[in-house]
Amino acid sequence: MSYHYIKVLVQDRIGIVTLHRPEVLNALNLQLVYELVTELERIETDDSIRVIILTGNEKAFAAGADISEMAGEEAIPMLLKDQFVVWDRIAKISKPIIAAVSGFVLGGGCELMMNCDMIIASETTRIGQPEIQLGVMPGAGGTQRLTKAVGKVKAMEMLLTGEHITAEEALKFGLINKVVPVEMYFKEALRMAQQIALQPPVAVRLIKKSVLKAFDTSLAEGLDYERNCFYLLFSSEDKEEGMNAFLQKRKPKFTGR
Ligand code: CO8
Repeated sequence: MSYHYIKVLVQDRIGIVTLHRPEVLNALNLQLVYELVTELERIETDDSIRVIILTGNEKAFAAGADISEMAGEEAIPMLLKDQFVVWDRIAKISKPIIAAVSGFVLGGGCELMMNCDMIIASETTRIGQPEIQLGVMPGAGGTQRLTKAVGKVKAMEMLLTGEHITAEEALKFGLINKVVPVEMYFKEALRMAQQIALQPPVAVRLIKKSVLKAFDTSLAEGLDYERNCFYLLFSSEDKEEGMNAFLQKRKPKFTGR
């Protein structure tokens, strides 16, 4: 498949998707989002890929939705077009997605980052939801996912002032996993992806689903879901392999069955 605004590389069971509109700091136009979702869904069905890295460039992961594309929009045509139908498909990807971010991570860029499962940031990263400064507000999950990640008061501050925070501050508030020097952020994401790619894929998938369940169910329902997933894994060959390997003091070799 050939794309205009993303680049794709597959190596060692890792699908690396790079946002590529550098001239506008990877502003997310509709075509880019469409290409991204198309590729993520292709990877979803590709058994040779176990983990995804989503990245941009050193200057920007993404500086938000494309303002020049949005500027002429009106409410009713926008509602009828409902671009978020495509966007919502990102949250349905069952393979783990690691965001490797640097530079500007703003607006829809921050919302995209928060759709990922783990986040490695360079120390030059600036994260924010500046939509209020454009007279609007986040529309792709910013008020919800940011609040769940950093808590009410910090989310209010970021959303109501539109100010950016540093990677260090984001780390302090639990929004990201790790801050590393700029020359290391992609390598660190790759290191994490390589570790996950060696794990049993069905367990990886069920762990991701169970963790995400915690966001929209009661504790009792979440625990019930977790327990059923736990039992299910006892029917897998990878459970046999993992436990036998431990007992035989060797490294397991998981197949995904
Ligand atoms: N949209 C379109 N073009 C952009 C965007 C953007 N979001 N951000 C930067 N650009 C363009 C600039 O217009 C400029 O283009 P040109 O060279 O042709 O003038 C180029 O990128 C470089 O930008 P700057 O010259 O402004 O670079 P600076 O280093 O001076 O500033 C900033 C960098 C601070 C990031 C600045 O560009 C900025 O404030 N950008 C806008 C950030 C923003 O407000 N983002 C939120 C957008 S709204 C949103 O995301 C709503 C999400 C809703 C759901 C989305 C689903 C996809």
